[in-house]
Amino acid sequence: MTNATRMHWPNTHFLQSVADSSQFPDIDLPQIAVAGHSNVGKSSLMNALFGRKGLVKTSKSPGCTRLLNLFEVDARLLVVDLPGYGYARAPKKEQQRWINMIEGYLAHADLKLVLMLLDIRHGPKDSDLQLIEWLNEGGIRWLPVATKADKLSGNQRTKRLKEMTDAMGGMLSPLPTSSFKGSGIEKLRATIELETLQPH
Ligand SMILES: Nc1nc2c(ncn2[C@@H]2O[C@H](COP(=O)(O)OP(=O)(O)OP(=O)(O)O)[C@@H](O)[C@H]2O)c(=O)[nH]1
Ligand SMILES: [Mg+2]
Repeated sequence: MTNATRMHWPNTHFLQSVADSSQFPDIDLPQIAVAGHSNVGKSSLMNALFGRKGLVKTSKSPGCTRLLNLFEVDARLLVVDLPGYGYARAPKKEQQRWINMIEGYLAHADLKLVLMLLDIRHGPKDSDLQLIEWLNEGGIRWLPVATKADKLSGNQRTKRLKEMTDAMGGMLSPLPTSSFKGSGIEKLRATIELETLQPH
């Protein structure tokens, strides 16, 4: 079995949480980040990718992830779970701290790829489009991922995916995933392997 068809990433472990990029450990591994609105399903998607329920903390209430949480996969890939942005009910000061932390990290990290998560029912919002523009300007590769695909029927899903693609400029079509049902996860894992672990 090649890396690209591996079923799970069984040797994944939590490395550490950091409050900003200055605390980032000096690790020489390809790195990807999981970004998106608060509550979009970032941490759940990581558990699905890792094939390990509960390794990454998730919650029904938005604002669950408050630090940059680093995970190491098979000693060959670093995956960073980011706090969600756009959580309107968090105190303004706290919101600003999260935004500074996310942008500071994205600006300084040597990222191979950012997974840009969008709720299949709602995204992209203005804040998502802003981040996408910012990634484009910085020449950072990103991949749109539609989360919670289990919430829609097949027809609605196709329609929403087309609308989302158009709203993001028509270049990249989001990969539909469901962390609950496991759909799209294998394909996403294979895409990450191709983008990060094999020489271009
Ligand atoms: N139906 C459905 N619900 C999901 C899915 N993925 C996540 N959820 C739910 O969405 C909520 C938020 O999930 P998280 O993974 O904690 O979201 P997050 O983006 O990490 O949230 P923050 O850390 O607060 O930014 C939880 O109630 C999850 O159970 C999915 O694939 N399908
Ligand atoms: Mg989270």
